[in-house]
Amino acid sequence: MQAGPDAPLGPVNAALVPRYAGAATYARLPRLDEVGHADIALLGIPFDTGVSYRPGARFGPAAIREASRLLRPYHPALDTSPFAAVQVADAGDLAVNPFDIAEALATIETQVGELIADGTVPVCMGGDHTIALPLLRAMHRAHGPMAVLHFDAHLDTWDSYFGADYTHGTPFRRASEEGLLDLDALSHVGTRGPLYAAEDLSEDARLGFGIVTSSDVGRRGVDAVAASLTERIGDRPLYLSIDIDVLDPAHAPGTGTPEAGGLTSRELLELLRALDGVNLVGADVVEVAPAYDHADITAVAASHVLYDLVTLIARRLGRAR
Ligand SMILES: [Mn+2]
Repeated sequence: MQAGPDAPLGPVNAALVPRYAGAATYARLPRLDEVGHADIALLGIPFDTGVSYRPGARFGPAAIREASRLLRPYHPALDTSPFAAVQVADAGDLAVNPFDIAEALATIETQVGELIADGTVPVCMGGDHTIALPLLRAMHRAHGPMAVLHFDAHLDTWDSYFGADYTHGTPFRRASEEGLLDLDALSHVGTRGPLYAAEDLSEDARLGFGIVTSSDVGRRGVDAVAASLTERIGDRPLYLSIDIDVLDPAHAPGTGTPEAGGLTSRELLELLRALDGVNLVGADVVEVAPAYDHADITAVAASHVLYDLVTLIARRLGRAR
């Protein structure tokens, strides 16, 4: 972890300390309290009280950090060393109330809002998808209505479950209703599988979302899909919310509501790289539930998805300087 007076403090050097040694931070980066300020912070949000099916995403951040030990500092596909370009740090986990969803959402909004106010771009590790709503509230306060690309097997624009309005199946309906979103620049990517009724889709369109299904990605190809998405987004402030169940269960078995017919991890990583140049101001990767994982398949995928998100943001910040 050597750095010059002005150079960012980087990951632990794997030639000096084995990758499997020591307490885990994301990609063996320094903790935020070791560097004082970060341009980009990885933040764990271990909260899964909003799930409708298999619980366990509260253990996602710890699993992702462990799986991220093998990441290396240079991204060849984008010719970028993200941890040398800007200061990236692991901000640890938020202490979120597991028994009170309203309090949990308020905690997340406030604490992520403080990070953003410090000039830090948050990249969050869930946790279930409920956390996207307070994250979007905090993003909206800083940036105004947000363009959103929502990678997911599901729409997550349902209205309520058992009378509960704040769940992992409802964050994007609430966000649209609350005026947090730029209705000209919203898309789900990778959706598939059975719905409750055809009205799910008409309601979703009314809320402002376009849809690129997982079959669309397969048929049209990654580059064509990315081109149409980036054209629609332009230079709007963009939030990327990635439910790991956008991946096929073969690529991400460790998640709460798996659906057959999803993206490969390669397709998702290539889609992200093809978004290079967008004005990405925040992101999350959610719904990693390690109890259902095998051989860390899901956690490894999530750690690489986060690496590409960090790289996209580092490149944007580098261009801005
Ligand atoms: Mn979701």
